[in-house]
Amino acid sequence: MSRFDTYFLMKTEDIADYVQEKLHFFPDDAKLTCEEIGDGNLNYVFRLKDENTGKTVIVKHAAESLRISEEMKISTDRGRIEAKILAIQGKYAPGLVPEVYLYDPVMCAIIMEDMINHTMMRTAIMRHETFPLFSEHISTFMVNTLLATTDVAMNHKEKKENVKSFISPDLCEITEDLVYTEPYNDCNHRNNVFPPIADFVKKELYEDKALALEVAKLKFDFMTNAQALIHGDLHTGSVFINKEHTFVFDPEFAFYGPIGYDVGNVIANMFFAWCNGDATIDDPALKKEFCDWALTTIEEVVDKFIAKFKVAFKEQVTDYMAKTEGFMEWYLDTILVDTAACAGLESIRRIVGMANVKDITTIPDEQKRARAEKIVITLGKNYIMNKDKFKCGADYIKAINEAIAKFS
Ligand code: SR1
Ligand code: MG
Repeated sequence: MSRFDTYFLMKTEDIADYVQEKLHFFPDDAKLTCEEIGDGNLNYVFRLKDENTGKTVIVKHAAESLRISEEMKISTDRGRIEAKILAIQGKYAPGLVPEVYLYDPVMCAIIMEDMINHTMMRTAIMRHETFPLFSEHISTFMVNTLLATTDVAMNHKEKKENVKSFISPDLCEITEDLVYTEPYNDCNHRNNVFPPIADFVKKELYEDKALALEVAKLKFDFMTNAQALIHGDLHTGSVFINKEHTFVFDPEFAFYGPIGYDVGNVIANMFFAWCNGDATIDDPALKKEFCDWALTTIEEVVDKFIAKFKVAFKEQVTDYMAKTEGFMEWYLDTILVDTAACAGLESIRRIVGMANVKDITTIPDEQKRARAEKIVITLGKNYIMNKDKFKCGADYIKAINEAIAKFS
């Protein structure tokens, strides 16, 4: 009998015993210390360290309710999905995800590689560090993990088994509510709207019927388009990074959904980085360097995704009909339409929804924050309403510059 045979919410002081019992990861004479380092909305993340050797390991532990809200209960099965998906993503994008050492369905915990010498990308971005290789790495990650899990490339029966295995009702419901519903009506009365832009939000979001209709259509596409095994939450808090290397982690929202959801999330979150740099960096040269990098990254992510996708499609296509001339162009075009729409949805929901982003909420000057939020909402609406007009990186830069110009 072990005290880890029945689920309980582990605390910092439980982690050393837990890891040693499950894996015997450290020698018996290890001097183990533990800290809780998670800053997400859902889970607890512990780093366990042997002070004698410096060796570390990570334990990600799922609670039965969310960190962000005690009232929101979600299935602890998300850890199983996450562990399996990290293994799949590691197969298709080797070296770009951390290694899982153990998944424990009882304690709902994953023991995994510590991404040492890497920083959470949102944290680094808020220190205005730049990562010129990010667009290269993230475009490879997305093309490799997404295309390989579609019907284009996979055996259709195996793919259907995957759809079944990775069905994730609780996590999908969060996205359906927080991304695809509440930002347009506040129907659950839990939106976080920055008071100085309340009137703007009412007019531009809650009262815009044409926008609501487009979002409604997109919601039903998200719920029914089992296109690929998507990460499902590919924001800069799901990336650990340094100048040379990128790790993508935290795929607990993964399920079979539209590819554009992942690509759009990256685009939107890189623009939050631009907003933070624009509003908070005083030195003009530093501001230019950081903000230019954020925009260049958006442009490169789109263009590199397209270029790599075309090459990978030709190499990986197995379905007879998907080899038909013109199919690849049509298929990619549908992904690009979804990408623009999802960039818009992520932009808007992070400004007015329940889960905001620190890039924006930490802008200390009220007027600058209000301006940034209005730019993002305006841009997000443009992405959604004109989603079929975003065919390359330059189209995004043009739309961004237009939105900025409206509030100059
Ligand atoms: C209630 S969870 C809020 C958000 O945090 C996660 O990272 C997802 O983005 C989710 O929408
Ligand atoms: Mg997360």
